[in-house]
Amino acid sequence: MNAPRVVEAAFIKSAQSIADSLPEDMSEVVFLGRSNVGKSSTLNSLTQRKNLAKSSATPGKTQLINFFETRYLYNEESFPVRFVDLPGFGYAKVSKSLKEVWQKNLVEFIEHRISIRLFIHLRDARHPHAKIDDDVEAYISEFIRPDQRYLTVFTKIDKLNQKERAKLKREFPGSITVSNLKKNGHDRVHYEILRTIFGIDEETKKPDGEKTV
Ligand SMILES: Nc1nc2c(ncn2[C@@H]2O[C@H](COP(=O)(O)OP(=O)(O)O)[C@@H](O)[C@H]2O)c(=O)[nH]1
Ligand SMILES: [Mg+2]
Repeated sequence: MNAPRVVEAAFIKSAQSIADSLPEDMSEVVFLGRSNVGKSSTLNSLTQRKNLAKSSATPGKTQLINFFETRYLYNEESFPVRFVDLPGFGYAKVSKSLKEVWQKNLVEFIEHRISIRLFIHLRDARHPHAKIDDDVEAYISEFIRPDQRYLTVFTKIDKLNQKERAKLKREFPGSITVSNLKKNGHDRVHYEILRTIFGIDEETKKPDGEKTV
């Protein structure tokens, strides 16, 4: 059984707010995280593109909401998904409330956009207890809808030794770890995306070819 693959990915547009965003006609996965966490790298790894995420990140556009349309192929079926890249939040603002960290237009987008089905919160595996990330998780939990899911993905897992990795897994049992450097962990993210949006569960084949779900 081949893992899901993104076979098409294209930047569609940047928006300033929910008002000039695309129509809410496609399920969306939102990526959020601190600046430098590896958000662009993760988007590029997931879509198997070298420069998809950065292509829209022209200077001065850093506070924009960027939309990408992707198409998955899994078991010879096609699944369209929209990826939304939100501006990274800074390190310096930990003492401020989240509503100050993110501009009002972003807060409105995150809380009110109907088409969002999955929040992927990227966290740096080397700093798993950063307060700003704890605040973000708590903030999203305040308004997350029953049809939405929240997923923690730790980036830069290659920087941790085996002992540190085991500790992280114990502390964050529902999380996924990825390395954009070593290019691993992304399949689990793909499965979570397809499971959340399309209710598709990972199928594994037994050696004799019999399917188990
Ligand atoms: N070692 C390692 N470095 C990474 C990983 N992901 C991203 N980086 C590096 O972290 C830096 C910031 O990455 P970038 O994707 O631009 O972060 P963004 O600001 O969140 O979009 C770059 O130097 C990347 O090469 C990873 O999984 N492992
Ligand atoms: Mg970036």
